[in-house]
Amino acid sequence: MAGKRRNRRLPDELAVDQASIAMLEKASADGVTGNAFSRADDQGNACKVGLAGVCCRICHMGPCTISDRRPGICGATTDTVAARNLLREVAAGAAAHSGHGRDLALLLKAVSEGRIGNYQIRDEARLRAAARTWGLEEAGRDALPVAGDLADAFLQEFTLQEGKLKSLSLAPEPRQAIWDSLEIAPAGIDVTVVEALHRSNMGTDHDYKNLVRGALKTAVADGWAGSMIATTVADILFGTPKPIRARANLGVLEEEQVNVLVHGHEPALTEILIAASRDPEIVEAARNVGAEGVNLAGICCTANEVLMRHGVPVAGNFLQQELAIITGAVEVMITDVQCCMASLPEVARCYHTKIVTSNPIAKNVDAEPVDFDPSRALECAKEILHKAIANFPNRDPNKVAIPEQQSSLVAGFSNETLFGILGGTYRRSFRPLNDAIISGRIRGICGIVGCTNARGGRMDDYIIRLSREMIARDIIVLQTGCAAVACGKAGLLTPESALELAGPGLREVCEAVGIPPILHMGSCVDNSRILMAATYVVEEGGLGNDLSQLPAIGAAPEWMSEKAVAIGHYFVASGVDVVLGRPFHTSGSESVTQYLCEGLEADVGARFHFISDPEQAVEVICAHIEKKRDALGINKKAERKLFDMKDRRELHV
Ligand code: MSK
Repeated sequence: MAGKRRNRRLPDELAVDQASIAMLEKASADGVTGNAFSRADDQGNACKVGLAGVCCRICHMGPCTISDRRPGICGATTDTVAARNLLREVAAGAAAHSGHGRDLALLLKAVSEGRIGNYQIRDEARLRAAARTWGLEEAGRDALPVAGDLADAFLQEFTLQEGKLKSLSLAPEPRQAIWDSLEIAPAGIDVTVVEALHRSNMGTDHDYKNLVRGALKTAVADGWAGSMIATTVADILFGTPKPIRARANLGVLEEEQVNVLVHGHEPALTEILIAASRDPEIVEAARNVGAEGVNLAGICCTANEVLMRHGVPVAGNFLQQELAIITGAVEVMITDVQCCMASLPEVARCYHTKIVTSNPIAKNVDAEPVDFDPSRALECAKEILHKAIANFPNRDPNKVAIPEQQSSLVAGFSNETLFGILGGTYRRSFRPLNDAIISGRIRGICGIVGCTNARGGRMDDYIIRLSREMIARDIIVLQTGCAAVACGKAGLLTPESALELAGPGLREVCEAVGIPPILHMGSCVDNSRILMAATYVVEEGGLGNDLSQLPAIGAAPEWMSEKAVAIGHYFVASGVDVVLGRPFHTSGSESVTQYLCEGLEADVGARFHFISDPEQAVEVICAHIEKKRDALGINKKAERKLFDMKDRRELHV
């Protein structure tokens, strides 16, 4: 063990923000034996066979280690096995997003039938717009039956046995035609995930290109349906986000309050926790134990959901989940699904913190389960809050050290809000954005999304460096997930500070129309908002007729999750190139890697780029955007001038 620890990186080699560095330094003094970073160091070099994606363990003649000279016992080559493993990752990622979407669709159904008292339709306009989009009659009907029909339509998207998903019609028509011609337009989401597992079963699909196309098909079912449904229903039930000020980083924890952290991805319980934490009964109970009240804050994408809609502060992103406990000031951390580390109870044991699991499919042997039942949502929420309040007196003041770092930010940029901001209340439109791209004031669009990763560089560093450089080069940035939280902590999500860093063209436009240069669009499933933002730009006109023609690109600099693998594939399948800070586990097959990074361009008009160096990524992204601008014929030299009032008025036309 001592030998392993000698190889551990120092705290300032692990993170860029001082709050995280301080907690990493505090951990060992408190007797915390490990965290994600130290465990990454203890793992040493990653398994070479796993990294290359050539370990096959899908039958029990194996496991087989495949190489170019040594196929598997069944004859499977490196090409087959690497592609098969990749497809299975996409299927798992799609299943995670889509399971989340299904739960919300079922909640919408229950609300429409009056079975769930604590929820209601918060955004009827979004409900009616969605009903029209999915081909349902809504005019002249009450909201609840429309909600019931929409929930049914969404649930059918999971089970459709033949044909293709209705949700695909949201994409530009030329894109749909490409999916049809490649036979990657999926039927039901569940059916598609089952098909992915079937075709990657022993002795089934051995054609690596066919398997990669299977991954694209599965990912399309995720992005355009499973995730799209999750975002749409969350907006209908909990409200469509509007710009809202909030704060981010561990400094949002409060020394004098009962701190409750929500962590994971699903917003249903947290929506009720917000109301419950302000309930006089709860406030009084907190005061009775000597606290000033209950402070709710979040980690990962449950945080992003309630940040976007309510301005609930974000305590941290993925790699800060353990560090939040190390503050010694967290009474309860509630985990729901996805990205909640197995280690949380182990870290919590060094403090008084209780880990409460809330979803029956996501338990931990050393955590306390409070299975969340939406039909008794308020009761569940209060039960958890009472646990937290009762735990407040158990805090050890000697172990409490809340870092002071916190940054203010603005989040809440749904497309529905952007239509209003860009076009005005009466002329809702993306026109000013398109005009700014065509004129060259904005060179293009970069979506920067995804996780943080304990292996590799310092947490948040690549994300922040890439984001800063994009806006400096007049490229507007759309963000979700932990990448957005990284920029929030770095102060890049305040319009004031980001405008100072933006290039002159982007700054002019952002000031004229009233948007920041980096737009926080939500959680992981809300990458569907980025798909739709790109689609609205195409529909607005003047920038081609398909997503592949846009001067736009996606990036996941510090990704780690199977969900990110699915997200990357649905962007590429949609015609948008994707830059990844680390490669997929496919390097054992030159053919698969070549197909992903070059060959796909001919099939879907987009491809992957694996780039570990942020500076190189900046150059590749800018070159890509300029290439797309050249192809559109919009790279004519225009004389630049400063905006006067007349120009600003015209920008709103
Ligand atoms: S939480 S999937 S670490 S973005 Fe959505 Fe963050 Fe990645 Fe989880």
